[in-house]
Amino acid sequence: MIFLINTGNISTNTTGIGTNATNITTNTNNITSNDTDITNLQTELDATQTGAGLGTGGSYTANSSANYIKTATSLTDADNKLDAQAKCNADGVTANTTNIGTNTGKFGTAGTVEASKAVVVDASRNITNFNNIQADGTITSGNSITIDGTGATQGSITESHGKISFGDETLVTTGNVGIGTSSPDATAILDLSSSAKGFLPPRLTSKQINAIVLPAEGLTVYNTTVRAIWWYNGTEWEMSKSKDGESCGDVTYSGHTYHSVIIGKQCWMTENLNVGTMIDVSYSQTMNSTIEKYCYSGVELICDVYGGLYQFGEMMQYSYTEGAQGICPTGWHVPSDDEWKQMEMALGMSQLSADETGPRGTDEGKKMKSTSGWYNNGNGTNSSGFNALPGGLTYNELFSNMASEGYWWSSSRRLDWQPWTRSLSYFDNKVDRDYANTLIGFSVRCLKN
Ligand SMILES: [Ca+2]
Repeated sequence: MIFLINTGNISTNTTGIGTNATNITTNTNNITSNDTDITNLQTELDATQTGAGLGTGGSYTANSSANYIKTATSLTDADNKLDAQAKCNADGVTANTTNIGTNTGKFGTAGTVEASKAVVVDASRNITNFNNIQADGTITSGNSITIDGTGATQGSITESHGKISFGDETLVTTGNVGIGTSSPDATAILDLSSSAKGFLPPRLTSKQINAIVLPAEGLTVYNTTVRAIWWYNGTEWEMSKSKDGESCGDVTYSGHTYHSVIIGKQCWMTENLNVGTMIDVSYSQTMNSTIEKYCYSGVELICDVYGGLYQFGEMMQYSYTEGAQGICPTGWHVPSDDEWKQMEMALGMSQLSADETGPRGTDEGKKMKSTSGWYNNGNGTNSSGFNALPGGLTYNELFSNMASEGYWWSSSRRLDWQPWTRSLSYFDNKVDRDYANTLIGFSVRCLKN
């Protein structure tokens, strides 16, 4: 009987075992499902939340404030929170991209560009309304930088340690300029203030000054040739006072020291040039690496007093350019026909006379001739300081006219083989303007550039 009872229990238990087996299967499925959810969640964490402060592998310590699933109540809740945040982040990226596009056209107003950042503005862009532009490097602009303002909001460019350079550009201001003062005088467009330094105008030679095309009336420079301030009066260059007869400096050249004199606005050597190696008059002076000279009668000592005699080509060093340096020292040149005229007119000759050919003027030659050494007492007063000597000439292997005539080349030519010349004679106080064969040997006088 007991067995019957037991038999019933066994049947019941058998049924229970079957139920438990089913439950075990169900739980196994749930565990698998949960494993899949955890894997998916981790993948999403890794993919979307790394930047928000959540490390891979489920570590959430990088940024606890951005731990968007901190308060999640279940895996599903955590998943929803992550989805929401991921969308939020994606929207933020889109919005930032739009702002970047907008800001390409302009930077915000009233901001500051950091010194360490480069700001390059091309011709189609503008920077406006900045309080400060600070740069340790370069501000590059294809257009212009305008510092504008009125009243209390005036703008400025400040550089405390270096300099502001504009290359070869023009610096323009419609206001006045102060240097050495922060408050230039209201009546001065340019106010230079110093108790220790001077105003240094551009220093140019006569040649450089005369090369200025269409100078403005009032243009002012310091002329280093005659050592004076010059200004342009609208027609010609003027200087403050006559310096006639004063020296404009000595020049030592090839072993000889030459003196100078100011005549009008020019600086002339007061001696004939004596440079080069004497050759016999039976040889022509040639285009080679040597300056060759003739000395009257083949006597070197005569060259020491009267200077050498040179053929035109040698004297010009075969340049044939009017105003060429020729055999003159650096900073000097062979005077042109016009430059001879300028001296003659400074000594009183009219333009009309100066333009003539042959003996011209009145007593200009007398002012040029030395006070001794001229034949038959045909000396001059040398009031000009030019100190012309009667050095004669050489032609066709002969020397002639020593003590009675002096001849000088110009660097200008009437025709190809007819350079303009000047000559002075013992019997005349005029200055002869003529032209001569280039193979004749004449004296050379240099004019300072
Ligand atoms: Ca030569």
